[in-house]
Amino acid sequence: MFEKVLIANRGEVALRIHRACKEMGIQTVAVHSTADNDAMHVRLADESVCIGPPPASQSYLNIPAIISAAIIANADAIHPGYGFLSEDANFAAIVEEHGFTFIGPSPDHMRIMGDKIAAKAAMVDAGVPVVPGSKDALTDMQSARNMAEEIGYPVLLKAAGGGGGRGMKIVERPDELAAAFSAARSEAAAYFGNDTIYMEKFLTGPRHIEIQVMGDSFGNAISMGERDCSLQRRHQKVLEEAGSPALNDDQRDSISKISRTAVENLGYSGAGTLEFLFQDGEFYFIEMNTRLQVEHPVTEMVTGIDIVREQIMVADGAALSLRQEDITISGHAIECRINAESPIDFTPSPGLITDYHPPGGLGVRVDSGLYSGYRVPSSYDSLVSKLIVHGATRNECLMRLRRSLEEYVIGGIETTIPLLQRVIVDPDFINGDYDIGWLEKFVEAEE
Ligand code: MV4
Repeated sequence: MFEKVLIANRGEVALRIHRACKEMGIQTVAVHSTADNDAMHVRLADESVCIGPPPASQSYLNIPAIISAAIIANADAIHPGYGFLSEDANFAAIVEEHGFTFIGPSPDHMRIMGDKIAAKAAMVDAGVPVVPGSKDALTDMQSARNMAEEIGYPVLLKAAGGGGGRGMKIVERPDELAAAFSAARSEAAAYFGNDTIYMEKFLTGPRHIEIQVMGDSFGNAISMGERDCSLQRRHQKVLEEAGSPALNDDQRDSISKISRTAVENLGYSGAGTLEFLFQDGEFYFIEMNTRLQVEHPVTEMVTGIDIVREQIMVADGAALSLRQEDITISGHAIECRINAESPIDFTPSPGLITDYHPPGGLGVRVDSGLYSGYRVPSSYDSLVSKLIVHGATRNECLMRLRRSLEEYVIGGIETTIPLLQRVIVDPDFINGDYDIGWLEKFVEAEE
């Protein structure tokens, strides 16, 4: 087993990885920018190395600085967390070239899934249903027109190098296609340095349902069930649930099996997530994420599996510690993302934490690097805490969430707690009746 792991991240996920390491008897090395000298991930780690000034481009994305830190600290492996370098196949390859283990999938699998056209093709080959659309890059208007006629309007143009929603163009009618086609290509080039685009049928009111999977280097694969991540605003998830209130057991088992088999067929090793749109009882694969996700705790709560521990074991060459038959889903879990932002207009609210009192009690988990006296820097993502509740039923989760959000004191800055409190008492939310457009409408209606 590794003796020392370098954690190439910050915030709550750096703590999450540190905790798994400690329980495995592994020493940890934190890296940090000068904005994070007093951050909790630096305080908790066994060692720390400053890797640069506040801008992420010069610190948490600075590959030479991170590799140098791993050499100085004599680490065995690097865990990238989520965001930053976590889905950078070149980083994974550089880590391995320097003799460290990258705690994640192979660079080849990362490259395939990073190219959204290649990812869909790989999934089709592995028996996964995908959104109807172009199988290859769209290079000329005539093939775009033909494809749109074939699948029917509205259609969506997406960047092959994209993901996460940037640079997508909805096309409602044939006369809008030409303008959208050239706009999509130039935006794709500007955002992702790659003007390759593809077309899909535009689904008008789907839910976002994703399957947590894990493979090992012996060709074993498991599915850990689904998460419903439909509650989001501007492509930022706000609340996630395991399981989805929209699925029946047959649908749940079916998509879980399809995903597990796909991971096995792909020979994928490490943790991953297959993202689907779900509409009118059908699943459509859109993308695969090759990293640990922000919302992984809801899956941990309902399965009892420590996903980070499994990532580390598998990266070290061990077999998965569980077979599919050993995995059972127990109860329900909900995660709320708490951001240092105005709960009304979402402007960032960095600054000094004057009071801090997290909720506790049965079925309550808080993953956060906050403490009283900490200053939330303005240089990074505004996620400062995740409140996760677990209960026997969804209703128990809702009651537990209500009282936990009421207990939670984060003084000195604005947070999105008041927004979450309003969402979880809304009748639609209580009924589980929401799609990917629901939260934006809810926020607009409040204004
Ligand atoms: C779609 C779609 C509708 N139809 N694809 C947005 C992020 C990227 N991962 C994929 N996205 C979408 N792809 C088709 N064919 C709607 C979205 C979408 C969305 C998806 C999941 C969660 C939230 C979303 C918000 C807006 C649009």
